Amino acid sequence: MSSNAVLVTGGAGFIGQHLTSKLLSKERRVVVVDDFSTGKPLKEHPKLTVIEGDISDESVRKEALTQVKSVINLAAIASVPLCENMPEVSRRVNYLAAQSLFQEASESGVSAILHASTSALYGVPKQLPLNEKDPINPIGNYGLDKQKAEDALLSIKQSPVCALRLFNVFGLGQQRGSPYSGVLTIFSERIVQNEELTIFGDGHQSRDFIHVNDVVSAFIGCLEDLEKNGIYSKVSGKKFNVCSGESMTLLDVVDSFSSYTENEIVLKFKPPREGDILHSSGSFDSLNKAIGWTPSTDFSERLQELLL
Ligand code: UD2
Repeated sequence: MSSNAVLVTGGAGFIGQHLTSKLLSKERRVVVVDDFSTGKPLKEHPKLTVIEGDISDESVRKEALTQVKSVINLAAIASVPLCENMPEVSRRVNYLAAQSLFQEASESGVSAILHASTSALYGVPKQLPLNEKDPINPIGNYGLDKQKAEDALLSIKQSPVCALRLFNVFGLGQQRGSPYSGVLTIFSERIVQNEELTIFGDGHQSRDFIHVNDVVSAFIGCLEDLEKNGIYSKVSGKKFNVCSGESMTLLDVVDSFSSYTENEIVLKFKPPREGDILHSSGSFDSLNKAIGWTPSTDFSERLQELLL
């Protein structure tokens, strides 16, 4: 295969689909590995190879790694409640498979290894906005396994590597009808169907929502820098927040949605979810300084799009 191929694990998932089509539009070859447990079929493309399989499977990783120049690891059990209910699956996919992939990719001499890490690593923030020097204190299996995967990646010194800590990612294409989707997808679906919204807690909890297009531009910016500058890249060996730098409460979100719909929005309040943090917001200064990345999507416009 051509020397510009990128392996995207989890390439059929929400972020993976957006990243894969952006890479294809930039004339990159893409090898997707996905077990399609939550992912959707990808549109055929002459530069796209899809390997249906689990990244926990060594032979699947080997087949993929022999074909690519660089690796982006998005494959994960992304749902926090699922990881709580299935700790052994969380450990196998979110930690052990990722660790093996990073090790094997490094040994095979790839030009860049990138990994989707998460703001869940910070746990309950002591101060906001969060920056990468803040203490790590994950709660629950999801955050713990993701921390171990990030540590495994950043312990590799001989290859250009980088971890992106994603905050609350939203946008079109997130799994519909799933209780495990992000709150903006769930709310927009329910508003369109004229169903009431459930708010866990009092609605004053806040999140830093980052659009999937901005997440894609962060991955591609880091990928290109690592491929160009190798271990001398300003992003090599580092972790970065990928966030909007702004935080919104759920009640703010409901307010914004209400200005874009004629449907009446009815709220039902339930007790807070177990393990829910109250507030989260991040600073993206480090990634901005390293490669000039800034989020460029307009939140209101993208919120409106979810209702169409
Ligand atoms: C997000 C990510 C998670 C992890 C974490 C990092 C999603 C789906 N999850 O978890 O993978 O990266 O951030 O900290 O993106 N809520 C309601 N009603 C609903 C659904 C949610 O009130 O119908 C609340 C929920 O209790 C929480 C907030 O909305 O307070 C955001 O929930 P979420 O599931 O979208 O995301 P979060 O921050 O728990």
